[in-house]
Amino acid sequence: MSQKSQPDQRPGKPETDRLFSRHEGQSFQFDEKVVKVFPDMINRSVPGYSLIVPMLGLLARRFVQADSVVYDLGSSLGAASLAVRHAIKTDDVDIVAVDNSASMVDKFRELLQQDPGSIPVDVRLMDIEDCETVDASLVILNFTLQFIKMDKRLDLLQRIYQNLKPGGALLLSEKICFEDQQSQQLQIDWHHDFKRSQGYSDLEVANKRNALENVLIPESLETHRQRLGQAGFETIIPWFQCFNFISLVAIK
Ligand code: GEK
Repeated sequence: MSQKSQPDQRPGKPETDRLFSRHEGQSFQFDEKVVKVFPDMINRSVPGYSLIVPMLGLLARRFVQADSVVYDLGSSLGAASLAVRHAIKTDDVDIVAVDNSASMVDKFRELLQQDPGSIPVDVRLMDIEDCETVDASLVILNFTLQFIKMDKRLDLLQRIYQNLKPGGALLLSEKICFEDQQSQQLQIDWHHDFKRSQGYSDLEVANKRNALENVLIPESLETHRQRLGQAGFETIIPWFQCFNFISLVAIK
């Protein structure tokens, strides 16, 4: 019997990601085609994503302060924003969700119409680098920093730290790499095993990997720790790891 989980084809469910089943050789872009399959794609590609998202809501509860703003930078379809929206009970909080993909922003605004939450969510089509995170008590970068140019990452984290209220936090999730060659190879192999267990073919795994080359640039946990420290964060706590995917809490 096959061990592969079958794609979910029930009506009303997000479309199944088959974008990389043919070789087209283009770089990865967050366009309309990706938006259509995004929930399926990210769940079958990022081990732990379906656990991380609700946990961001749970973690948010201890950091979000009254009369402050939560920023979800690189919000895609708003999974993290909605998790926080439904998890926190704090008064006078606004959520600002930022993404530079028009297709993502349009779809998230549409999804938001059907969401029963009461906390205001302002979805902004803009580059993270142009977003001043004023009055923030919580900032979320859930698998987004890895898409920011390497030489812009420190500046972004410094600005986030400076705008953050004391006691506030940054929730940072990333794909990472490993300095030790054996660990690096095994973690990549395990991640690809995970993707195959989710129904992706060898060709899809290889095509996606090529498409993300020079688009998604992972760094080691040590590099993240050092940069967060340099940006000013006093406390850095890794709370999740599955293969080469991690999530950290960095506290001011
Ligand atoms: C989730 N956080 O589901 N400015 C704004 N947005 C950007 C930029 C930028 N410079 N670069 C990339 N993005 C989400 C998942 S996905 C991660 C985040 C993934 C946006 C990009 O358009 C995309 O929507 C998102 O960051 C990355 O919790 O697909 O691996």
